[in-house]
Amino acid sequence: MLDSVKNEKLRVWVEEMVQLCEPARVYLCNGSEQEYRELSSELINSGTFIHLNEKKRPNSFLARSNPSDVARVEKKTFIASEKKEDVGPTNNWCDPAEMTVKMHTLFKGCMKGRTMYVIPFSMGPLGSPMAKIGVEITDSAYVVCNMRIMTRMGQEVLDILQEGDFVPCMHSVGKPLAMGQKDDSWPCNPENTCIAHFPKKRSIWSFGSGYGGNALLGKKCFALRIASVMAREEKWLAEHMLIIGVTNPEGKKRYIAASFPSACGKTNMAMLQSPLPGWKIECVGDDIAWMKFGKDGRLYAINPEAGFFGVAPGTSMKSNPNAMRTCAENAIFTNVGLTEEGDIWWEGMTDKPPARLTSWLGEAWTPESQKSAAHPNSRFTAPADQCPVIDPAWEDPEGVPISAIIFGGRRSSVVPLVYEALGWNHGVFVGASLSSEMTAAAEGVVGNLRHDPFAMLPFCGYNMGDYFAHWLAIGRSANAEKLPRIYSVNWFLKSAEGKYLWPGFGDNMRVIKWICEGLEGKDNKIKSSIGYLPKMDSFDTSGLNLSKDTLKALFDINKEGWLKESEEMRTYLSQFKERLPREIIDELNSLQNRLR
Ligand code: OXD
Ligand code: MN
Repeated sequence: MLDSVKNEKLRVWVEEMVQLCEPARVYLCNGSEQEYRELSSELINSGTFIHLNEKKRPNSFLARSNPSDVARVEKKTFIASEKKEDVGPTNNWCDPAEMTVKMHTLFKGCMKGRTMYVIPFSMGPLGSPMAKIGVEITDSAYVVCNMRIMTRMGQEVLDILQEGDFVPCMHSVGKPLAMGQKDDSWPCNPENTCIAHFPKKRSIWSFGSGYGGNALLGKKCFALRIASVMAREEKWLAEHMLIIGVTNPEGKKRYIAASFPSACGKTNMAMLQSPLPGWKIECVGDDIAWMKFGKDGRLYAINPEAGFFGVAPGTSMKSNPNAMRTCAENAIFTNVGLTEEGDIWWEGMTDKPPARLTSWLGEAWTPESQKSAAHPNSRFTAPADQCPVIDPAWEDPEGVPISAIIFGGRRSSVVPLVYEALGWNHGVFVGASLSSEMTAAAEGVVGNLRHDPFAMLPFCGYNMGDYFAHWLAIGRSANAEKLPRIYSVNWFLKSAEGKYLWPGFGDNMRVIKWICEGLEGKDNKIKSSIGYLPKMDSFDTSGLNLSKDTLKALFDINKEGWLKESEEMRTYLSQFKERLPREIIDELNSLQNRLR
């Protein structure tokens, strides 16, 4: 089977991994339609996939995970750099030699009784100068099916790879099968789950989990953790950002990248339907942006992915009709409810829940049930080209030129609806200061505030202090006029009574409109102590019926709150010690001086 593989490194690696993992068979994925059909049939037979009603949801499947394998596991995710200082205080470090031994022990014989799938994949449009190739070895057909949606994968990738280099991504669910042993519908090994990244070797080893970012190794492991290391060396940016194209009523198009922590509405913003006449948003990507300077000195971005792995709960025809249309067919759903008609349902999908369904736990469910129908981190996997508002340039091998970068978190107080940074270095400080109330996308206490610099806390493959320095260096290396402007947004402000002050969703278009009008040169902002705020007569709230008090609260600068946070930020930053660039402290001091 591997005779057709020309790449020597690939052949040798696969052979070594076969020796180590002892699979019953090896299968090289070609990425074809027929292969997908065969694998999904196998998954139906093994009980991993439930075939959804063809009339309601053609060519789509539901998977229910083991209840102990439902999200990324940050505590069990490691960066194996030579020195501990190189991963910094925000990552879990492990010694590369020790981790190699641990992984070899875990992987020894771990694929007994299973098929080893070899998946060549490209992050980025096939053949794009910005794309990178990886090969994932996995014993999960569920992973293969998801990777086929999330990446460009199969024979075409091998054709491009030839003798070139690739990132080896090793994955196992960690559940060998004895002769005749019946398989679980979701095999996994939560007690021994371990995900390790080797930045020097540029390789990834993931054991024990079949879920999302732990198992689809092209996404967080490669396109963020390993790519951020590559990007630093090669002077580009690998970021946890959506990319949108915004067209104004005059037909002028701008591209914007925006960074939000997990499950803060990135997919909604990426597919936003404008309520403002003449304004249009198109989607390039909803999760990851790779950005590099073009020949003209501007920053260009590609979406390295080919599909969406979106958070399901809360997605509806009201909140995100384009996402609903994107997953209308050819989709995989994980941990959502199953209706009596054989379709899917999750909290927030419809105003009125179905009278009865089967929950993600496989239990009978009614609206009176104490447990939710879908897991809060349940997901849909759907091809990007099915998105009705996919941008015509989404597969442009050169990427799209970025005019603005937005940082946003889930903050019920302090951070106003929108402000613009005073310049690049201040913008880097704004990114570094990002903090957000926690969501279900990762293990942890939902609602607690945590620092999440650049929304990269769980995804930066090296010391975060060095990462800030890299962003500053990118700014220094560019013509300031050509750099994107940087903004902060917060859709989640709440009143003292706990009610959201801003309608959010489609109305976030008003913030994007203000940003774009500023980019076109409109005099629409005033300088404040924290950055540029909108001039009130230049910010479109028409038809929203916001009270004066609400409007004031949306743009209020609570000096006490800001000073308190900035002092807390100083403590947070001190953990980076000598790796913290001077410019970040300078920005913090300047902010405090402006506030006093
Ligand atoms: C994601 C995440 O799945 O950020 O995109 O957790
Ligand atoms: Mn994400």
